[in-house]
Amino acid sequence: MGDSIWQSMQQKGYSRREFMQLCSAAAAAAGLSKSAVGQVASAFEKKAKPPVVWLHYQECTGCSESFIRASHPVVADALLDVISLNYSETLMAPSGFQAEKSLSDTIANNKGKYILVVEGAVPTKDGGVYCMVAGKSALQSLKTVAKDAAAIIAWGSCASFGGVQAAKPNPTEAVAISKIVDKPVINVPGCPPIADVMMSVVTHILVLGQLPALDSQGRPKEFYGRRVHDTCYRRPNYDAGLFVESFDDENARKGYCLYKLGCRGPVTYNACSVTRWNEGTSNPIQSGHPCIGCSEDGFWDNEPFYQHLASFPGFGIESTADTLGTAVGVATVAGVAAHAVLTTIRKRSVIAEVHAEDHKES
Ligand code: FSX
Ligand code: SF4
Ligand code: F3S
Repeated sequence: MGDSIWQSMQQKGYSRREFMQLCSAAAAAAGLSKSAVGQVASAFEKKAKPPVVWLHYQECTGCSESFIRASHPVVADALLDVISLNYSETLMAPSGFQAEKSLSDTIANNKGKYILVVEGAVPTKDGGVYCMVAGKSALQSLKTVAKDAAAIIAWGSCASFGGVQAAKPNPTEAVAISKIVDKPVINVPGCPPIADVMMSVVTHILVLGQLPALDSQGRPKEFYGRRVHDTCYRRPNYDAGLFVESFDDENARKGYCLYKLGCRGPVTYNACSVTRWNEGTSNPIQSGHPCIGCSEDGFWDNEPFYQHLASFPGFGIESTADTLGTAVGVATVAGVAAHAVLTTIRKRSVIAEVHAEDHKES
């Protein structure tokens, strides 16, 4: 049994106050109420650092880049310390045989206890030869490491759904890791996923010792339960029929809705509108670019980008926004009004839902 999380933090020079800050952030990230902080602290005083194996397959390493930029100062620093990152091709100091030994030792000494996180898709064509690490194919190593893992997390759209490598014509026959392993996989899609969402998922497992509630695509419901469009700050403009017509036009400067530039927010499930990126600073839409649906299965093939959706499942948008795209006049104004009423009702129920959940947490 290794050092507890608290012991390990003490050795690194963290104060009790910082430890309590971590416990409080961990409780919040795991969706627990403030009254549970004491329980989290007592668990972290006893709980050993969970070993983590972090594998890289076909990807761009943007997921790692995102993860190390999580915004909560204590969680970001301490979490990387409180987990025992036994193997990570990008973040570990050892290389070559030493690194391989670390991987095999972790598996042998922590059967059923380590967390496996995977970045990237797995090529299956020609026996998996298109992604080899230390003489083993991704296909082989994933099966070996997944076998005794306590939890498996797929970081990013590549590991969750295949990502860019699986885009047509998918020359290496790349697949999501859930297609290879026969255990539940927590999919945390996004290209890359949001750092604070990644932190929350790890923290949830750490605190509660169980997987978060997942939707039918294996995504944590807490972060992927709503469309980007549902909480987008440009939504009032959408509801009012105020659209950007082309990049950098007057309407773009006014911050109007990006639907006509091909925004996929109405069909994309992610937390970008709420959690945002870079310490909650912004998201693609806030920087003036339409959402390209980077957290959805097969989004690279969802072209043409920058062309508005012909329709999307929901509430009467089909005729309204499309009509707006091609015509002006009385009929359009009537359409906007009808649509605005519908969407306002829907929006109110979403806002009520958000409030209810916020209330539950506080
Ligand atoms: Fe994929 Fe991760 Fe896109 Fe990159 O490594 S989800 S290509 S941003 O970052 O796997
Ligand atoms: Fe926001 Fe895009 Fe929806 Fe417009 S279409 S409100 S920019 S998510
Ligand atoms: Fe991706 Fe759309 Fe968010 S492109 S980062 S899901 S706004």
